[in-house]
Amino acid sequence: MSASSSQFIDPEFKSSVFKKRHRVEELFDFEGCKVGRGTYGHVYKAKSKSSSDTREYALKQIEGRGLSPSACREIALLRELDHPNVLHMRRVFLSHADSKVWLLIDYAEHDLWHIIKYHRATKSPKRLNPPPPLMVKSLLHQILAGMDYLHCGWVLHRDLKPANILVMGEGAERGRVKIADMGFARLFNAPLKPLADLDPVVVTFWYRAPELLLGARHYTKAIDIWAIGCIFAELLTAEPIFHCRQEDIKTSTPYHKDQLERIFSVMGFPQAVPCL
Ligand code: 0ST
Repeated sequence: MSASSSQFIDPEFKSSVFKKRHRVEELFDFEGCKVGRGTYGHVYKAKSKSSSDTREYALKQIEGRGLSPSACREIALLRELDHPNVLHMRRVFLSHADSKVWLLIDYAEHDLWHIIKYHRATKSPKRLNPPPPLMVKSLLHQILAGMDYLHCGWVLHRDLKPANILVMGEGAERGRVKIADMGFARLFNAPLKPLADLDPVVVTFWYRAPELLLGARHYTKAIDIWAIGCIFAELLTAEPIFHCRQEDIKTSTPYHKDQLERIFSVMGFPQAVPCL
Protein backbone atom coordinates (compact mmCIF):
# COMPACT_ATOMS: atom_id res chain seq x y z
CA MET A 1 0.00 0.00 0.00
CA SER A 2 1.33 3.44 -0.83
CA ALA A 3 2.15 5.96 1.92
CA SER A 4 -0.60 8.26 0.69
CA SER A 5 -3.37 5.72 1.18
CA SER A 6 -2.08 4.26 4.45
CA GLN A 7 -2.15 7.68 6.15
CA PHE A 8 -5.96 7.61 5.96
CA ILE A 9 -6.19 4.41 8.00
CA ASP A 10 -6.96 4.87 11.67
CA PRO A 11 -3.66 4.09 13.45
CA GLU A 12 -5.42 2.24 16.28
CA PHE A 13 -7.26 0.02 13.81
CA LYS A 14 -4.03 -0.51 11.92
CA SER A 15 -2.10 -1.63 14.99
CA SER A 16 -4.90 -3.91 16.19
CA VAL A 17 -5.01 -5.60 12.76
CA PHE A 18 -1.23 -5.86 12.78
CA LYS A 19 -1.27 -7.59 16.21
CA LYS A 20 -3.92 -10.08 15.11
CA ARG A 21 -2.21 -10.92 11.83
CA HIS A 22 -0.45 -14.28 11.82
CA ARG A 23 2.94 -14.42 10.24
CA VAL A 24 3.69 -17.42 8.07
CA GLU A 25 6.74 -18.45 10.10
CA GLU A 26 4.68 -18.42 13.33
CA LEU A 27 2.29 -21.03 11.96
CA PHE A 28 4.50 -23.17 9.71
CA ASP A 29 7.87 -24.88 9.79
CA PHE A 30 9.62 -24.65 6.45
CA GLU A 31 13.16 -23.51 7.13
CA GLY A 32 15.65 -25.38 4.96
CA CYS A 33 12.83 -27.14 3.08
CA LYS A 34 13.09 -25.42 -0.28
CA VAL A 35 11.77 -27.78 -2.95
CA GLY A 36 11.72 -25.53 -5.96
CA ARG A 37 12.92 -22.32 -7.45
CA GLY A 38 11.52 -20.99 -10.66
CA THR A 39 10.40 -17.92 -12.46
CA TYR A 40 7.32 -18.07 -10.21
CA GLY A 41 9.32 -17.65 -6.97
CA HIS A 42 10.46 -20.01 -4.24
CA VAL A 43 8.54 -23.06 -3.07
CA TYR A 44 9.01 -24.69 0.32
CA LYS A 45 7.60 -27.90 1.75
CA ALA A 46 5.93 -26.92 5.03
CA LYS A 47 4.40 -28.51 8.13
CA SER A 48 1.94 -26.82 10.46
CA LYS A 49 3.32 -26.01 13.92
CA SER A 50 0.02 -27.21 15.37
CA SER A 51 0.40 -30.89 16.30
CA SER A 52 -3.23 -31.67 15.34
CA ASP A 53 -2.46 -30.86 11.69
CA THR A 54 -0.12 -33.45 10.20
CA ARG A 55 -0.68 -32.61 6.52
CA GLU A 56 2.10 -31.51 4.22
CA TYR A 57 1.81 -28.15 2.54
CA ALA A 58 3.64 -26.20 -0.14
CA LEU A 59 4.40 -22.58 0.63
CA LYS A 60 4.96 -20.52 -2.46
CA GLN A 61 6.72 -17.22 -1.98
CA ILE A 62 5.70 -15.16 -4.97
CA GLU A 63 8.53 -13.65 -6.98
CA GLY A 64 9.04 -9.93 -6.49
CA ARG A 65 7.65 -7.61 -3.85
CA GLY A 66 4.08 -6.78 -2.94
CA LEU A 67 0.89 -7.61 -4.73
CA SER A 68 1.96 -7.45 -8.35
CA PRO A 69 -0.76 -7.75 -11.01
CA SER A 70 0.20 -11.38 -11.59
CA ALA A 71 0.09 -12.18 -7.84
CA CYS A 72 -3.37 -10.57 -7.71
CA ARG A 73 -4.52 -12.60 -10.69
CA GLU A 74 -3.26 -15.84 -9.23
CA ILE A 75 -4.83 -15.20 -5.82
CA ALA A 76 -8.12 -13.91 -7.28
CA LEU A 77 -8.39 -17.02 -9.46
CA LEU A 78 -7.30 -19.66 -6.97
CA ARG A 79 -9.56 -18.39 -4.17
CA GLU A 80 -12.60 -18.94 -6.40
CA LEU A 81 -11.75 -22.51 -7.30
CA ASP A 82 -12.85 -25.56 -5.39
CA HIS A 83 -12.49 -28.96 -7.04
CA PRO A 84 -10.63 -32.10 -5.91
CA ASN A 85 -8.58 -32.14 -9.13
CA VAL A 86 -7.56 -28.49 -9.16
CA LEU A 87 -4.79 -27.11 -7.00
CA HIS A 88 -6.29 -25.83 -3.77
CA MET A 89 -5.04 -22.63 -2.23
CA ARG A 90 -5.73 -22.61 1.50
CA ARG A 91 -4.47 -19.26 2.60
CA VAL A 92 -2.56 -16.13 1.67
CA PHE A 93 -0.02 -14.52 3.97
CA LEU A 94 1.21 -10.97 3.49
CA SER A 95 4.59 -10.46 5.06
CA HIS A 96 4.77 -6.75 5.75
CA ALA A 97 8.40 -6.65 6.88
CA ASP A 98 9.76 -7.71 3.47
CA SER A 99 6.68 -7.10 1.25
CA LYS A 100 6.45 -10.75 0.35
CA VAL A 101 3.30 -12.64 -0.54
CA TRP A 102 2.96 -16.30 0.41
CA LEU A 103 0.44 -18.84 -0.84
CA LEU A 104 -0.34 -21.92 1.24
CA ILE A 105 -1.16 -24.86 -1.02
CA ASP A 106 -1.65 -28.60 -0.44
CA TYR A 107 1.62 -30.37 -1.14
CA ALA A 108 1.73 -32.72 -4.12
CA GLU A 109 4.83 -34.89 -4.15
CA HIS A 110 4.80 -35.87 -7.83
CA ASP A 111 4.01 -34.51 -11.26
CA LEU A 112 3.36 -36.27 -14.56
CA TRP A 113 6.67 -35.12 -16.03
CA HIS A 114 8.57 -37.06 -13.36
CA ILE A 115 6.15 -40.00 -13.43
CA ILE A 116 6.53 -40.40 -17.22
CA LYS A 117 10.29 -39.93 -16.97
CA TYR A 118 10.42 -42.70 -14.37
CA HIS A 119 8.51 -45.03 -16.70
CA ARG A 120 10.77 -44.19 -19.63
CA ALA A 121 13.89 -44.81 -17.57
CA THR A 122 12.75 -48.26 -16.47
CA LYS A 123 11.91 -49.46 -19.96
CA SER A 124 14.18 -52.09 -21.41
CA PRO A 125 15.79 -51.17 -24.77
CA LYS A 126 13.16 -53.01 -26.83
CA ARG A 127 10.07 -52.99 -24.65
CA LEU A 128 8.09 -49.89 -23.85
CA ASN A 129 7.11 -49.66 -20.22
CA PRO A 130 4.30 -47.14 -19.99
CA PRO A 131 2.30 -46.69 -16.79
CA PRO A 132 -0.26 -49.52 -16.25
CA PRO A 133 -3.63 -49.01 -18.05
CA LEU A 134 -5.63 -48.59 -14.84
CA MET A 135 -3.29 -45.86 -13.69
CA VAL A 136 -3.58 -44.11 -17.07
CA LYS A 137 -7.37 -44.41 -16.86
CA SER A 138 -7.45 -42.89 -13.39
CA LEU A 139 -5.08 -40.06 -14.30
CA LEU A 140 -6.95 -39.19 -17.48
CA HIS A 141 -10.31 -39.31 -15.76
CA GLN A 142 -9.10 -36.91 -13.08
CA ILE A 143 -7.47 -34.55 -15.61
CA LEU A 144 -10.75 -34.44 -17.56
CA ALA A 145 -12.78 -33.86 -14.39
CA GLY A 146 -10.54 -30.99 -13.30
CA MET A 147 -10.48 -29.40 -16.75
CA ASP A 148 -14.25 -29.80 -17.15
CA TYR A 149 -14.66 -27.90 -13.87
CA LEU A 150 -12.31 -25.14 -15.04
CA HIS A 151 -13.88 -24.90 -18.51
CA CYS A 152 -17.40 -24.78 -17.04
CA GLY A 153 -16.25 -21.67 -15.15
CA TRP A 154 -14.64 -20.30 -18.33
CA VAL A 155 -11.13 -20.73 -16.97
CA LEU A 156 -8.78 -21.72 -19.77
CA HIS A 157 -5.49 -23.28 -18.74
CA ARG A 158 -3.44 -22.35 -21.85
CA ASP A 159 -0.36 -24.31 -20.85
CA LEU A 160 -1.34 -27.87 -20.08
CA LYS A 161 1.65 -30.20 -20.08
CA PRO A 162 2.85 -33.04 -17.83
CA ALA A 163 4.83 -30.69 -15.52
CA ASN A 164 1.59 -28.86 -14.68
CA ILE A 165 -0.27 -32.02 -13.66
CA LEU A 166 0.60 -32.65 -10.02
CA VAL A 167 -0.12 -35.97 -8.30
CA MET A 168 -0.43 -36.38 -4.54
CA GLY A 169 1.96 -38.77 -2.78
CA GLU A 170 1.49 -40.91 0.37
CA GLY A 171 -1.48 -39.91 2.51
CA ALA A 172 -5.26 -39.76 2.37
CA GLU A 173 -5.28 -38.33 -1.16
CA ARG A 174 -2.60 -40.62 -2.67
CA GLY A 175 -2.82 -40.70 -6.48
CA ARG A 176 -5.06 -37.65 -6.70
CA VAL A 177 -4.41 -35.31 -9.62
CA LYS A 178 -4.17 -31.57 -8.94
CA ILE A 179 -4.06 -29.39 -12.04
CA ALA A 180 -1.68 -26.51 -11.47
CA ASP A 181 0.13 -23.86 -13.46
CA MET A 182 3.74 -23.28 -12.58
CA GLY A 183 3.43 -20.07 -14.55
CA PHE A 184 6.32 -20.42 -16.97
CA ALA A 185 4.22 -19.62 -20.03
CA ARG A 186 3.33 -16.25 -18.60
CA LEU A 187 6.90 -15.16 -19.20
CA PHE A 188 6.00 -14.72 -22.85
CA ASN A 189 3.39 -12.17 -21.93
CA ALA A 190 5.22 -10.39 -19.12
CA PRO A 191 5.80 -7.00 -20.70
CA LEU A 192 8.22 -5.85 -18.00
CA LYS A 193 10.74 -8.63 -18.48
CA PRO A 194 12.62 -8.31 -21.76
CA LEU A 195 13.13 -11.77 -23.20
CA ALA A 196 16.75 -10.92 -24.01
CA ASP A 197 17.48 -10.66 -20.26
CA LEU A 198 16.80 -14.31 -19.72
CA ASP A 199 19.23 -17.15 -20.10
CA PRO A 200 18.52 -19.23 -23.16
CA VAL A 201 15.69 -21.46 -22.01
CA VAL A 202 14.12 -24.02 -24.23
CA VAL A 203 10.40 -24.28 -24.28
CA THR A 204 8.33 -27.17 -25.44
CA PHE A 205 5.70 -26.83 -28.15
CA TRP A 206 4.85 -30.53 -28.00
CA TYR A 207 1.45 -29.87 -26.43
CA ARG A 208 0.56 -26.87 -28.56
CA ALA A 209 -2.48 -27.16 -30.81
CA PRO A 210 -1.88 -26.70 -34.56
CA GLU A 211 -4.13 -23.63 -34.72
CA LEU A 212 -1.75 -21.83 -32.33
CA LEU A 213 1.25 -22.92 -34.38
CA LEU A 214 -0.54 -21.53 -37.44
CA GLY A 215 -1.04 -18.15 -35.81
CA ALA A 216 -4.40 -18.29 -33.97
CA ARG A 217 -4.39 -15.36 -31.56
CA HIS A 218 -6.99 -16.53 -29.07
CA TYR A 219 -6.95 -19.45 -26.71
CA THR A 220 -9.96 -21.73 -26.65
CA LYS A 221 -11.17 -24.73 -24.70
CA ALA A 222 -10.23 -26.84 -27.76
CA ILE A 223 -6.58 -25.83 -27.28
CA ASP A 224 -6.63 -27.30 -23.76
CA ILE A 225 -8.36 -30.45 -25.05
CA TRP A 226 -5.62 -30.92 -27.67
CA ALA A 227 -3.02 -30.79 -24.88
CA ILE A 228 -4.97 -33.37 -22.86
CA GLY A 229 -4.96 -35.65 -25.93
CA CYS A 230 -1.17 -35.28 -26.19
CA ILE A 231 -0.78 -36.11 -22.50
CA PHE A 232 -3.08 -39.14 -22.89
CA ALA A 233 -0.97 -40.45 -25.79
CA GLU A 234 2.21 -39.87 -23.78
CA LEU A 235 0.81 -41.80 -20.82
CA LEU A 236 0.00 -44.74 -23.10
CA THR A 237 3.46 -44.99 -24.65
CA ALA A 238 5.76 -43.09 -22.26
CA GLU A 239 6.88 -41.07 -25.30
CA PRO A 240 5.73 -37.54 -26.23
CA ILE A 241 3.56 -38.13 -29.29
CA PHE A 242 4.63 -34.92 -31.02
CA HIS A 243 8.24 -34.94 -29.88
CA CYS A 244 10.24 -32.28 -31.68
CA ARG A 245 13.56 -30.49 -31.30
CA GLN A 246 13.03 -27.73 -28.74
CA GLU A 247 13.62 -24.09 -29.48
CA ASP A 248 14.85 -21.12 -27.56
CA ILE A 249 11.97 -19.10 -26.13
CA LYS A 250 13.28 -15.94 -27.77
CA THR A 251 11.82 -17.15 -31.08
CA SER A 252 9.01 -14.68 -31.44
CA THR A 253 6.81 -15.98 -34.25
CA PRO A 254 4.02 -18.42 -33.41
CA TYR A 255 4.89 -20.49 -36.47
CA HIS A 256 7.03 -23.48 -35.61
CA LYS A 257 7.62 -25.39 -38.82
CA ASP A 258 9.27 -28.46 -37.32
CA GLN A 259 6.54 -28.84 -34.72
CA LEU A 260 3.74 -28.59 -37.29
CA GLU A 261 5.48 -31.04 -39.59
CA ARG A 262 5.83 -33.46 -36.72
CA ILE A 263 2.07 -33.24 -36.04
CA PHE A 264 1.26 -33.78 -39.70
CA SER A 265 3.69 -36.68 -40.01
CA VAL A 266 1.93 -38.47 -37.13
CA MET A 267 -1.67 -37.47 -37.93
CA GLY A 268 -1.51 -37.08 -41.70
CA PHE A 269 -2.12 -33.77 -43.45
CA PRO A 270 -5.45 -32.13 -42.75
CA GLN A 271 -7.90 -32.87 -45.54
CA ALA A 272 -10.35 -30.32 -46.88
CA VAL A 273 -13.78 -31.35 -45.63
CA PRO A 274 -16.28 -31.35 -48.52
CA CYS A 275 -19.29 -29.10 -47.86
CA LEU A 276 -22.42 -31.20 -47.78
O1 0ST B 1 -0.72 -23.60 -9.82
C1 0ST B 1 -0.54 -22.45 -9.48
N1 0ST B 1 -1.26 -21.41 -9.97
C2 0ST B 1 -2.28 -21.57 -10.90
C3 0ST B 1 -3.13 -22.63 -11.08
C4 0ST B 1 -3.95 -22.26 -12.14
C5 0ST B 1 -5.08 -23.07 -12.74
C6 0ST B 1 -6.30 -22.92 -11.89
C7 0ST B 1 -5.38 -22.61 -14.15
C8 0ST B 1 -4.73 -24.53 -12.80
N2 0ST B 1 -3.62 -21.02 -12.55
N3 0ST B 1 -2.59 -20.61 -11.79
C9 0ST B 1 -1.98 -19.35 -11.98
C10 0ST B 1 -2.79 -18.27 -12.25
C11 0ST B 1 -0.60 -19.21 -11.94
C12 0ST B 1 -0.03 -17.97 -12.14
C13 0ST B 1 -0.83 -16.87 -12.40
C14 0ST B 1 -0.19 -15.52 -12.61
C15 0ST B 1 -2.21 -17.01 -12.45
N4 0ST B 1 0.39 -22.16 -8.59
C16 0ST B 1 1.11 -23.27 -8.06
C17 0ST B 1 2.42 -22.99 -7.61
N5 0ST B 1 3.03 -24.25 -7.26
C18 0ST B 1 4.44 -24.09 -7.21
C19 0ST B 1 5.10 -25.42 -6.91
O2 0ST B 1 4.53 -26.01 -5.76
C20 0ST B 1 3.15 -26.14 -5.75
C21 0ST B 1 2.46 -24.85 -6.08
